Amino acid sequence: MKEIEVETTKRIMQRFWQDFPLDLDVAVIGAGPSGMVAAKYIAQAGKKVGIFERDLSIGGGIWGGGMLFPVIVVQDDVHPILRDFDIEGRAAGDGYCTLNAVEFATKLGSKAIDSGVKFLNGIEVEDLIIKNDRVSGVVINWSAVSAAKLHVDPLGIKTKTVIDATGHPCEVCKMILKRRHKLATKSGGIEGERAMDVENAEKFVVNNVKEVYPNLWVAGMAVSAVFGGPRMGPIFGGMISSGKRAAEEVLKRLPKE
Ligand code: 48H
Repeated sequence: MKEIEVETTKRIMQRFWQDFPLDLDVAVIGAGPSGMVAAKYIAQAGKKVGIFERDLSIGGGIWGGGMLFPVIVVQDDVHPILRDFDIEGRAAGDGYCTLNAVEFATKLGSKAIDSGVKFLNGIEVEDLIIKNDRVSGVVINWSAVSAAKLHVDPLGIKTKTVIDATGHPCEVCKMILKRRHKLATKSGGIEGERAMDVENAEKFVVNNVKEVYPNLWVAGMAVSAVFGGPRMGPIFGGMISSGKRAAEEVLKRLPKE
């Protein structure tokens, strides 16, 4: 007779290993709005996509809405993206609509999963594999390891492309600088976010989705931080449009099968 205690252990290990990707087309770092949208559209095109998320939960800055009120605002022109994720917006008739933050976070995640995205939560990207001046992989560790300040060596995953969707801290781009490489910005470094200015910020995060180092793209709030754009507060149309744009640009560059 099988002992369920041991069977549970075995099944968890086996299933985790079956699903775990060693070789990806695209590694998205950060399961906030921009990362989940980028990941869904790339996976939908048949590519192998994994999202590494340090937290146990997905959603990044969505949950807090504006000042902990779990509601966010988006522009009416992102409705085609909302429809792709089955998200209901409540229109005000002035070009903006409100979304329930919980619905927004959960449906972005569930539709990404339905499109084939693998979520790797509780895992942190702590460094990059860089060969011949190109990113060729990510270096990962359990987030619990850094939280407990343990000295544990990380593991490496191969990927053709990385998208930095880590939000304000633009952590992946900072890893390029830490390893003494330069970014494709004016200064070669991080330009830093500017003060709140919603209309300009929203355009900025979409227009500046770029490959900032060979095989490394930047999406969402990390775009403002890296290229020096303004912030926008709890208006998320730019985040999801930026994620979609990142998907379109990355798909143009990935080798056709
Ligand atoms: C694994 C990591 C790592 C790492 C970070 O902050 P996010 O929600 O990111 P975006 O850019 O999709 O959305 C930004 C938005 O939430 C926001 O903050 C806005 C619109 N602010 C405007 C304003 O004016 O303030 O999500 C990033 C995710 C988080 O879940 C992090 O835990 C995760 O990335 N993350 N995961 N490895 N090294 N670094």
